[in-house]
Amino acid sequence: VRLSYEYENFQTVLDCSSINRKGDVPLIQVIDDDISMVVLLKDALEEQGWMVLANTNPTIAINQYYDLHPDCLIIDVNLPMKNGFQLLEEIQGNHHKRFIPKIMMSIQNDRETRIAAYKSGADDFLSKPIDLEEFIVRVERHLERKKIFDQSVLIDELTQVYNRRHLASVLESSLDELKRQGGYFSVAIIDLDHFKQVNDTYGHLMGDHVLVHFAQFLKERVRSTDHVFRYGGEEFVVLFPGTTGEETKAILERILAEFSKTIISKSEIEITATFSAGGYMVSNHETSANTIIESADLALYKAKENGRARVEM
Ligand code: GH3
Ligand code: MG
Ligand code: MG
Ligand code: MG
Repeated sequence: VRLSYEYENFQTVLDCSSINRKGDVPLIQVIDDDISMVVLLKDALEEQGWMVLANTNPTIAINQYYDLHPDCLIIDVNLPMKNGFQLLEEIQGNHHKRFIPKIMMSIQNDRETRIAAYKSGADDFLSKPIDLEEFIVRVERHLERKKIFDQSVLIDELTQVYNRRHLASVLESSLDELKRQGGYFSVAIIDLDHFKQVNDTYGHLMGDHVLVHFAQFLKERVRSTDHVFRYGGEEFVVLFPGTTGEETKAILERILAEFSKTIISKSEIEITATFSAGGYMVSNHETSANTIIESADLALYKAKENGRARVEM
């Protein structure tokens, strides 16, 4: 009864690209020429709160794959026009740098089919008829791995704050937001003072420890809506949304005062450190990401020139 009900609606639902991705709700693309199969899987996946892009046509499917960037692919081996292996190879060839878990499914469960599936880039294989409970658990595991991968690409390994690559995209989206809604934000570059001496005197492990400690210290002292990045070796960038230059200076000076008094210790060694910071307020969406960084860097240079352990805008 349920299937026939779905059948009446499927034409508006299948091969339809008008999907609006919501926040971080995973999008799963199901490609199978068997309509009842697509409807069954779509239903089961949506029941988990996930979004589903359902395709019966492999040509439309591949276009939508590029448009909508699904988080997981589920592909039937036997498809019209091109088979699932060809489809996967085509996707792999073009998008090999992105990690998207791919599950192949087939009515054939022989060794050759399974090997061919893995060889063409599948991460998992399910034989039909599909056990829905197992199917959901496996998709869930793949989505978890995908999420961890996606996050790790943005995170600096040593300090666990965002990395420089992510800074570029956050700056771009902050400028987009200014364009749409106006407003302002501030960016600061923070550079530890005489950090080379820490390494030279106490070794690189102590240096690393100071970096980890400082990154955590900084993160705990800015708002949860602010973004902390490791920009380079001993340089960090903070983006403060909706914050004026004056406010940014006050925040950084408060953090500097506290940090200067903090004793950083590791196996018998105890040291203190300071930083210099340069800030820049952005209220014009036509400013480029490069100009923002250059301006903050210029202010940082001033802070170093003027004696270090200080903040300039
Ligand atoms: P200034 O006050 O002018 O900024 O002096 P500085 O010594 O901090 O600046 P300089 O650029 O001369 O030296 C930065 C040092 O940071 C040199 C480099 O070896 C060290 N460094 C960069 N990345 C890391 C890292 O990941 N771990 C450790 N331990 N040291 C690092
Ligand atoms: Mg088929
Ligand atoms: Mg430096
Ligand atoms: Mg330095």
